[in-house]
Amino acid sequence: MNLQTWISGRVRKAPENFIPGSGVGTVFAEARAGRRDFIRNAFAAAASGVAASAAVAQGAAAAGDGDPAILKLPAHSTGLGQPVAAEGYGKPSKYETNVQRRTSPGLTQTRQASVSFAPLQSLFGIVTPSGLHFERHHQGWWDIDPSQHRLMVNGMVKAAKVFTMDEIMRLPSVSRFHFIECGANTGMEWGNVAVPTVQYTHGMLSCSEFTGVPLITLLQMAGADLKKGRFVLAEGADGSSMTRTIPMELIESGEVLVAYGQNGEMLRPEQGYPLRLVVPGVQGVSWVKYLRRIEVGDQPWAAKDEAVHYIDLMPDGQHRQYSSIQECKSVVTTPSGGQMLLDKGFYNITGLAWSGRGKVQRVDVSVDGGRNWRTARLESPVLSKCLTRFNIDWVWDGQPAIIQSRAMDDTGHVQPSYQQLRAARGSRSIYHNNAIQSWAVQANGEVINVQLS
Ligand SMILES: Nc1nc2c(c(=O)[nH]1)N[C@H]1C(S)=C(S)[C@@H](COP(=O)(O)O)O[C@H]1N2
Ligand SMILES: [Mo]
Repeated sequence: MNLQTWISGRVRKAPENFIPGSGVGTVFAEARAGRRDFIRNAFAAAASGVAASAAVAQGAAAAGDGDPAILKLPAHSTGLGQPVAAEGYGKPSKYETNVQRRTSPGLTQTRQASVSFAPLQSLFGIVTPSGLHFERHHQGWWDIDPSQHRLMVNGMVKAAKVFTMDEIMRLPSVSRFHFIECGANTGMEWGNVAVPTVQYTHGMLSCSEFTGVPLITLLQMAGADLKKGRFVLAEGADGSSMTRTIPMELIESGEVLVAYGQNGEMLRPEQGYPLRLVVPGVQGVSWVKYLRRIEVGDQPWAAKDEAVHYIDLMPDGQHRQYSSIQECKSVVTTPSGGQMLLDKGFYNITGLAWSGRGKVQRVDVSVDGGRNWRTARLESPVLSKCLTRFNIDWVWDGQPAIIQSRAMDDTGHVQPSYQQLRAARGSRSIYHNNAIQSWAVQANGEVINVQLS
């Protein structure tokens, strides 16, 4: 990936994001359907302290007063519904088809070496539905026959071992919620504002419940020399020759998993079916998909994806290597770029926070470009190396506003401003941009991506 393609101006406009989805988009949809007053009433009531759902119910009752149409029951209340879909795999409602992964036009030359972004603006809670998980493939994805798939453990071990999927799935398993973030997430924004929506600025981020076997179990079974063998090489079975060095400390902690499960079912092919490495807190590239080999060694391998790619250009012109942890970061997902506030009044500002070093401790939110901050509510669960959902009330006065969030993790790391980040890292880097994101709400309600100087 070169910086020029990342900051390509061609991705600035994303008209599809203006089509109503969830959150603020829904309000926009109602407005277009000519129901402004209904929404106004509901939001005015919510702002005056009534719970939002109750307010909406009140608004509906008020709108129905004296309206004969309200007495006519809709077909779904009088007729017979659809039969059970017992044979099939469930799908979202036809009214939710706008909630999709998206690619960024002009970002990559082929769709095999490319990325699709998760629609963060449309998601609730912390789990990414598997069909909306972002994708990053260096050489396309595969749907590999699990009965043919093998995992070899070799190198500094007593006896090299080859595992079938059946053998792996018989072992004691664990299930854990973790985020995965591509190191290049938000990479387009290093130099200047480049893309319009949170889907494109932060959408190389997803969070799942992963199920699998701790890698340390497999290493112990092969009799790994944990004294001298302080590094592991993980290798994928696709054509990208994806190989990454993982330090043994991470593996010994029991956190690194050889995973086959994602959100209660087998991994999706795009996510590395039937086996992928889960390396909590570490950038996505180390989460090797289609995992076929684990080699124990006594030094880092400096593989192509560690020596040429995934290095950080520093202000003095030198490159930094093996910077793998995803530092503390957060982003407001609603209101966010491309969304539209219908009217002044109550809004729930919501977003996601995460840290590759542990738990999110606190998230502060500003609506005036960082002059004043209020502490947001962290919704449970707050888990280590996992997305955390935050919410905070806001009554918009109809004036231009700049919304920001600033996270702090339990090691005390505070998310930096762009000024602070650029002072340390320069502005020509690609990876590990964890700067504070700013969304400007304009007087007409339109929300746009901005950077404060
Ligand atoms: N075998 C293999 N593993 C891989 C990759 C790949 O191209 N091939 N891409 C890596 C990168 S750069 C990222 S960010 C994550 C993306 O995982 P996802 O596609 O499940 O979101 O997978 C990593 N593991
Ligand atoms: Mo990545």
